Amino acid sequence: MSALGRRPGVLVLVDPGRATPPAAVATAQAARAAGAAGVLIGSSFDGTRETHVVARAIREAVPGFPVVLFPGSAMQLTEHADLILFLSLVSGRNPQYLIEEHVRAVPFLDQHPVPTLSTAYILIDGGRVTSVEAVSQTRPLPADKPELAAAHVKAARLIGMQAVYLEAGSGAPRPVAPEIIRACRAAAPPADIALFVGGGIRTPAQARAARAAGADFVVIGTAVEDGGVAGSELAAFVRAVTE
Ligand code: 1GP
Repeated sequence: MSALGRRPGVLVLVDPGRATPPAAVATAQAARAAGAAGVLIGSSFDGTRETHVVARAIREAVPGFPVVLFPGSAMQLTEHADLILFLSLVSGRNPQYLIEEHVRAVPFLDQHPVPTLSTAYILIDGGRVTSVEAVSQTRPLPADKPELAAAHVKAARLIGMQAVYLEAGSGAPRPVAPEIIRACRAAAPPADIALFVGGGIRTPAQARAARAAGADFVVIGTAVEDGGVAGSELAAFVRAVTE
């Protein structure tokens, strides 16, 4: 976690399948200027090359700003990252995303020992079918069953995972509800588990609500990507989470 020393914080998601390297660099520069904790780079459906190129461009242009990989598969690994979220899709029951991609990642990690953070990736119904759901062929957990989400978090913690990512899906009409975040936070004390929350967060008020409910890191992608968030507003997201 040393790459993400500053907690709580905002992480700005760059989708290498959609952003050109210059656009990704501009986003990373804006994120740093706004006081974000770092950039997340990843896509649920992406080739291999884009992630590498985008991550390298950001590291060259914005040195020292944390680059965190949020890979959709082992094919998306790159050494141009400070941290890899080693995601296991524990809300699903598809072995490929529970363990198989992880085994496939080992030859890469043997060659490039980028730090990893063992992360329980939990999809929560955000109001529509997301790319992650379609690609992983797994169903999200219901949005109104905090106890079920919390049980997944508790199980992940007992397994020894270090972080939890609650995901409503990129562009979700409904972000993860505060009741779900609160229940998951209660199952995973901040000292043990870093809690990421993302998907459908479009306003500083929503970011503040996620933080107030217990998120350590609030992830914003689409709102920035669509050009809807100017630098000053990005700073408002950061203030909402950090103040
Ligand atoms: C998606 O949680 C992230 O994986 C961010 O979602 O694009 O909706 O901000 P948005």
